[in-house]
Amino acid sequence: MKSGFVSIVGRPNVGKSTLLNALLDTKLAITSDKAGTTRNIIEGVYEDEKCQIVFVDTPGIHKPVNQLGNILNQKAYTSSENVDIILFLIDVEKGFGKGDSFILERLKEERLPILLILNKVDKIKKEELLEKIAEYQKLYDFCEIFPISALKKDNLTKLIPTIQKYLPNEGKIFEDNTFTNISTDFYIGEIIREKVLRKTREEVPHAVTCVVEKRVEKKEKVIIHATIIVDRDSIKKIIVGKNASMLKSIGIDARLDLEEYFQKRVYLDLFVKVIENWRERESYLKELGLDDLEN
Ligand SMILES: Nc1nc2c(ncn2[C@@H]2O[C@H](COP(=O)(O)OP(=O)(O)OP(=O)(O)O)[C@@H](O)[C@H]2O)c(=O)[nH]1
Ligand SMILES: [Mg+2]
Repeated sequence: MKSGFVSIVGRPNVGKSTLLNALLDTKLAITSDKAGTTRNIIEGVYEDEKCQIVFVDTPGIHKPVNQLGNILNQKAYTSSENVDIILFLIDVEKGFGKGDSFILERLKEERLPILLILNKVDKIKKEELLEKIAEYQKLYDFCEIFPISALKKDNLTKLIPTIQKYLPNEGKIFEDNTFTNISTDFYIGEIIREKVLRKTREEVPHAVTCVVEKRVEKKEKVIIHATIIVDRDSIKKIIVGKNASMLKSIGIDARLDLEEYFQKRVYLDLFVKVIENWRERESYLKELGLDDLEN
């Protein structure tokens, strides 16, 4: 059996987390149409009779405007240092832009096999795709240029055997049933954050953090108390909405996903808390035994 680590890297919003979920056939990482959705390194293990692959989803690499941006970029680069293959994703409809060139220059330094993945092929015409492939072949000696649609699961069955050709190890990395590096509480927080991102507009910053304060699992139900932490009262107002309508709607959508995950009834109590000061927020999280940007 072949095995190895494969990182999924690229600009924000190109579909990295959608690809991770599609390859693993489960919802592990949250996705949204807002750039900067993923903030942590999320690993998921794929396995079939022939291979075991640890896929590593990373935050989108972008021109940072604040410290959070710097941290996210750094995480994405670091998690591409200790892998065997890099899947470099671009949004084929948008084309290979300046940001992509910038990332490519940095990835080249790793001297690892780079597969250029052209995602969102469902958005362009076939002739256009062929032209683009010819154009991108000139950019770098990619070991493959591979068109897919992560959303429509187009061409994904061929992607695994393609990756497999470049896997270095013989034997499994994990002998036990390890599937991911993320904890249940982290996952719950992410599902809530996804609903916040999906339901609110751009004015709600990505610095929204969702944490589980308490989780009680019973035989036929799960009781969860979670807090959405924001840095301004105006953002709290948006998230709560008129007569708490937005918060309710976030709660309903999150609960449905969580019921699917736990396969039992979920009681979800959501609170919104304003913590303006970044340090105060960090110590609040630490008290809960959490570090927002740890992994
Ligand atoms: N049409 C189309 N949309 C896609 C495809 N793959 C992803 N998307 C959409 O693109 C948006 C971004 O997807 P994500 O998977 O969150 O992107 P990401 O690269 O993980 O983004 P960050 O975490 O912000 O770096 C979502 O709205 C997806 O539904 C695709 O193949 N076709
Ligand atoms: Mg993502």
